[in-house]
Amino acid sequence: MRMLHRAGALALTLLIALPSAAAAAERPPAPNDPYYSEQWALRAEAANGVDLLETWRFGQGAGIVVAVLDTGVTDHPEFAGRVLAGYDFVSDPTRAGDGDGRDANPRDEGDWVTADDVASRRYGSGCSETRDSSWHGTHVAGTILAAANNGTGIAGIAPLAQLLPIRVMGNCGGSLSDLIDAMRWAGGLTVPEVPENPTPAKLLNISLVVESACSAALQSAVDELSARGVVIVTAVGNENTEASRFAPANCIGTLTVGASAVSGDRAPYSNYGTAVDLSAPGGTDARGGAIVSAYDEGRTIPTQSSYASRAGTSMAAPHVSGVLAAILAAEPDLPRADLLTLLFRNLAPFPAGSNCAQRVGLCGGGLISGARLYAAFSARVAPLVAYSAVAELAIGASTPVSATIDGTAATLTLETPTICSLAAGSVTAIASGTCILRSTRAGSAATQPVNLGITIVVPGNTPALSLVLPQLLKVGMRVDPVITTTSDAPPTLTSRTPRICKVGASGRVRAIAVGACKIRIEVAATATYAARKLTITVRTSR
Ligand SMILES: [Ca+2]
Ligand SMILES: [Ca+2]
Ligand SMILES: [Ca+2]
Repeated sequence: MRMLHRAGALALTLLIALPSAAAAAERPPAPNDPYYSEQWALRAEAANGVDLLETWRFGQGAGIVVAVLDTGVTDHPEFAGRVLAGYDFVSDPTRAGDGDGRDANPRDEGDWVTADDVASRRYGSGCSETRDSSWHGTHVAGTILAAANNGTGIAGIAPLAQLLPIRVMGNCGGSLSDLIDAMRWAGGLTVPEVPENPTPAKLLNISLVVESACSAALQSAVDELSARGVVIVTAVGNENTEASRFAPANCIGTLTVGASAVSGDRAPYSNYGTAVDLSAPGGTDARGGAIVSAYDEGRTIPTQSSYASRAGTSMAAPHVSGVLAAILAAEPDLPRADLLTLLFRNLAPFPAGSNCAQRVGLCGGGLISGARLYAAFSARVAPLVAYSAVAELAIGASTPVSATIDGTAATLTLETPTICSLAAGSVTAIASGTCILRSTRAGSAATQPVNLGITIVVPGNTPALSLVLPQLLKVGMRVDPVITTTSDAPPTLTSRTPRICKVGASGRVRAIAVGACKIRIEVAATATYAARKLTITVRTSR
């Protein structure tokens, strides 16, 4: 809504209520993935359901990088085309299973443990039980961003997000120092002897814990990443004890997720206490009560992609990561603090009567709910934006320009330095075209973002232009017209009456029949001058 005024008109002050950034997206239909029917944790009607379809009103995570720090990932069709170049931080070649220490290939090599491994203690004395490979990283990543509506398997929560796979666990776990380096690298901080991460993530999912205080080095990594706007989503662990005993959940600034059972109660294994920020579905091993996600059929090394149900706080954390990826896709510049405020203000209450509802501080502040988050996000206030500018400005002229957002002066930046300049609140036209000034402000938990573009048309100077021919042309006669113009564009002549007179290649005018000869002269627009044309009429005679 901008009124056009001629150059020199009064400056306009316009008040604009900007349209909502997320103008009430539709609730999409249910996806066609066959296991969606088993993904109870994503349903609106579940006691603790994320509500996938309301979450998708934010979008599906396009453009958002989610780092999954885990056992690595297998080659799974649910991730096809969206796997970025991650890294393998497992420094212990014995645990790594790929024959070396750190490397650029974060493939999950399998983390199975044989009776021989246990007997030989090759993975350490803490590795006391045989097991098949867990495909843990693949399962976690599937919940966050498995492809949706591809007629296959499950639907991920942010199915267009990009996966940055980072391997930190091999056979029987990993080391804290590897995890710290991996976290730093994932968020774009430098790590010695590791190439720079070309695609840093704003979201880190860490579905693992170590029983330890939050070390100074780990807290420092969390602090540095937080300062960069990175959100670290971490599981609180499955030991049915105080979550504060486990890192990185006990670090200040991680977003810590406990597991909720189908009933909305705390899952019996989930760690608990004031170190838990919120809960999300982690399920239980009871029939139908676990979380189905991507997997591999291999009992040792990866063989064939598949799906499996697992329960744990490892499964709860990726539900939160997926929802945050969807929100960030809708508004990538939403500051970290505002994203977290939005989240904490809009958790769903635990179901009445559940053990989480009965004991405040047991399971965090509530349950993640895409529906509540979207309702709050779309109800944010549009800031009142006002600006004062002319609509049109002649070359060489200057005019004051200003903008306010909610009554506070806004900073304007110049987008078109070849057309105009901006200094001390005054814009000066340099060349014809459209001068664009911009003011942006990130959204917050309470307000929508602002993206104000002020356009000022610079029409270019009107060039002097004249064409002189004799009043009377004799048929057969050729004359040189006298042309004057101040335009820096070459003038062109054309005959509007080609049966009466013509313009030759040399620019001479020749009368060929008796009548009224109309000759047009025109100059095109240049950086300095506007286009202009005029037509003169001369009579021809024998
Ligand atoms: Ca390796
Ligand atoms: Ca590797
Ligand atoms: Ca799928």
